[in-house]
Amino acid sequence: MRRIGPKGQGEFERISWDDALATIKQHWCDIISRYGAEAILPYGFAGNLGLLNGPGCGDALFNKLGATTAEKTFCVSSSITAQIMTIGPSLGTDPESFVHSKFILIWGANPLSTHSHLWPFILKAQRSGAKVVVIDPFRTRTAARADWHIAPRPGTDIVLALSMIHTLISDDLVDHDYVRKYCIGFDELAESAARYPADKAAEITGIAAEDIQQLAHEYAQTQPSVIRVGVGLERHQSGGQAMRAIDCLPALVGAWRQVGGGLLQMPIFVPVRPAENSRPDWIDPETRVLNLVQIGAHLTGELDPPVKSLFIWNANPLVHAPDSNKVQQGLERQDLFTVISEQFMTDTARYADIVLPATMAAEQDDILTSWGHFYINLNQRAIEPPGEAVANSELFRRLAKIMNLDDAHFQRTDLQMMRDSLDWDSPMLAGESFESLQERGTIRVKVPPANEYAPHAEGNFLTPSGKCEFVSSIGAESGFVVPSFRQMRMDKQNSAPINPVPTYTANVESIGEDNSTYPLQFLSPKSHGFLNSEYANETRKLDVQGEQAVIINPVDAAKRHIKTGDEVRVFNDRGAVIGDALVSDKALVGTVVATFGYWTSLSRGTGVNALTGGERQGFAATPCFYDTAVEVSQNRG
Ligand SMILES: Nc1nc2c(c(=O)[nH]1)N[C@H]1C(S)=C(S)[C@@H](COP(=O)(O)OP(=O)(O)OC[C@H]3O[C@@H](n4cnc5c(=O)[nH]c(N)nc54)[C@H](O)[C@@H]3O)O[C@H]1N2
Ligand SMILES: Nc1nc2c(c(=O)[nH]1)N[C@H]1C(S)=C(S)[C@@H](COP(=O)(O)OP(=O)(O)OC[C@H]3O[C@@H](n4cnc5c(=O)[nH]c(N)nc54)[C@H](O)[C@@H]3O)O[C@H]1N2
Ligand SMILES: [Mo]
Repeated sequence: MRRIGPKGQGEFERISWDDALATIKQHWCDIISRYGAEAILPYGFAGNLGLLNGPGCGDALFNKLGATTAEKTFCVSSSITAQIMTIGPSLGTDPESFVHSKFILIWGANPLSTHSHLWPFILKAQRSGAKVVVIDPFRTRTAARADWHIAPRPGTDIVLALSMIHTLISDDLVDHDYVRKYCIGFDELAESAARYPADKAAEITGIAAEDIQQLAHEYAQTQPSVIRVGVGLERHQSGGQAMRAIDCLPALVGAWRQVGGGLLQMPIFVPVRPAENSRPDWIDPETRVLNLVQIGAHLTGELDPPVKSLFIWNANPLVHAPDSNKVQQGLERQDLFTVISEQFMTDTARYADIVLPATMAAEQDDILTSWGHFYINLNQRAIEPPGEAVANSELFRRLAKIMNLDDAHFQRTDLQMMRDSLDWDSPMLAGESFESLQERGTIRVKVPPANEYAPHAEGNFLTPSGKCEFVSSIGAESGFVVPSFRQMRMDKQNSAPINPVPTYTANVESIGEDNSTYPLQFLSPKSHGFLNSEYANETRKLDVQGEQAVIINPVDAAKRHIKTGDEVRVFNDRGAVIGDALVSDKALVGTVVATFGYWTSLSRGTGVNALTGGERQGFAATPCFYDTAVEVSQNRG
């Protein structure tokens, strides 16, 4: 479709694929000749996580053209970086081994809503007597079902973790044999932890000193103990360092020794070959890198060359990127040529000049790896694509053709691309082949079965030292970003140096010196009913999820004369969000919670990211979505 009305109005006319491709070609050739190819910015993200059609699937095309390289750190960038620095690229504890755990610590995650395939194993363990503890400032559905819910002030988890470590050391709960054999940096970690005796940590975290000590004791003494760590904590200044400290815990207490002990983050380290499809080897080292978290600033600021064309696939940046008012201003620019491949007329698509129709999962072939399990799955199309929709793989073949890129890479069929996407020589795929995947549809990676798998019972950490690194030997000087979502570049990036020992940095905006204007800390986690911004346009899903709620503690609500059901306005200097107040102690005093995903075009104003800032990025260039200060008032129009 071609836009015929003003940007954002959603007025389009249907055109043919040939016409659309010719229009794109003409604009891109003009832009390249006037400004150079770096004036084109590819924006692909996680709407599709397939090896063929996922976040990096268009990168080869843009690398060949010499377009700006996009750094994509919206999700798990700091948590994966922290894991690689501490225990290496490990699968971690098998989700199916959770049934053998006696103590399950769910930290900054809401698996009942967001990792539903893990939940049955947690429930089974709980029914057999395991204690389930949740650490989350918000009482989520998961927290409500826990045996113990601990609600720290957001962004202070590292202090809680370091204080636990201090208790483990001072109360002689450390597995010294394990630490001696398989870890490095104990003395430095102990020194960092000693800064937070329980009473000091209590002041910072808001958790009673006795609770911190009890947590450390139970965690150490109830073996096997396992931690499931989510992305909730990475949205703060100290997020990555909190992950580092948490990643140290299982080694300190020897939890890795047993099946069902250890830590599960995201078992993403299966043998995929992302470079086969995204071709980082085609990037000229001089090419500019822009981080997509700051898309609003990139589109509205003074860049040389300016971004003159934005190509978007698998993403709805107007909803998911921070500082959405700025993103909108950028998308409104008359001189910006925006193309999007979409299934729906999303908030972002309404601003595009050209909208290309994309297929859905049942209409395309792909290989899906893990978002929290040990299986590799074949996604076989169930029906032929309706109308003129094409899979991303075909979309980029067509674009390569019109841009006269004749490299054999762009001629590969989906079948060839699928064969190329996995490292069939890896021991994790021993005895398997693309044919066996086709035959069975699913392959469990070749590690021992869940009732035997204890990946680090005898160390075997894939870090530079081969040990669990309490003091990290990588990333200290330059800072580095691990290829989250098969992002390509590791050599040239915007990340700051990382302290090799886990250390606390307070949030800047939400608990900084002066927060009298905006005294509340704003959290915008995932919703139960939507998948990021997907399904937020589905009546059925909206019925389940309900209108945008703003959850506020009774203490904070009383000060503002707010009652449940009142229409309220959450605001700061960046923008405002309208929602229905839910006065509840589910939200901690001093915090406001509104879930993420609602579309602006379908709600009473803007989505939650109107409030969040793109300028603050933490460890590994992760967006600090939750380091956001706000005020709430009745909405009086
Ligand atoms: N239903 C549903 N499922 C999803 C998604 C979805 O949108 N909806 N999205 C998918 C995606 S892309 C991802 S990345 C995963 C993420 O899944 P999770 O890792 O579970 O992430 P969130 O639900 O964003 O955040 C988890 C919790 O962290 C809490 N939190 C916030 N700040 C802090 C803090 O400072 N400390 C602690 N301890 N907790 C904090 C939040 O209150 C929230 O309850 O879910 C995936 N699954
Ligand atoms: N405030 C706040 N912001 C957040 C988060 C948060 O918790 N709070 N979470 C962050 C995280 S963890 C993530 S992962 C991101 C989510 O960011 P994304 O994963 O990019 O998710 P969406 O923004 O929902 O956009 C996905 C879009 O892709 C489209 N799509 C799906 N499949 C295909 C396909 O095969 N082809 C094409 N062309 N399009 C397709 C869908 O229709 C949808 O519009 O948001 C981040 N932003
Ligand atoms: Mo994510």
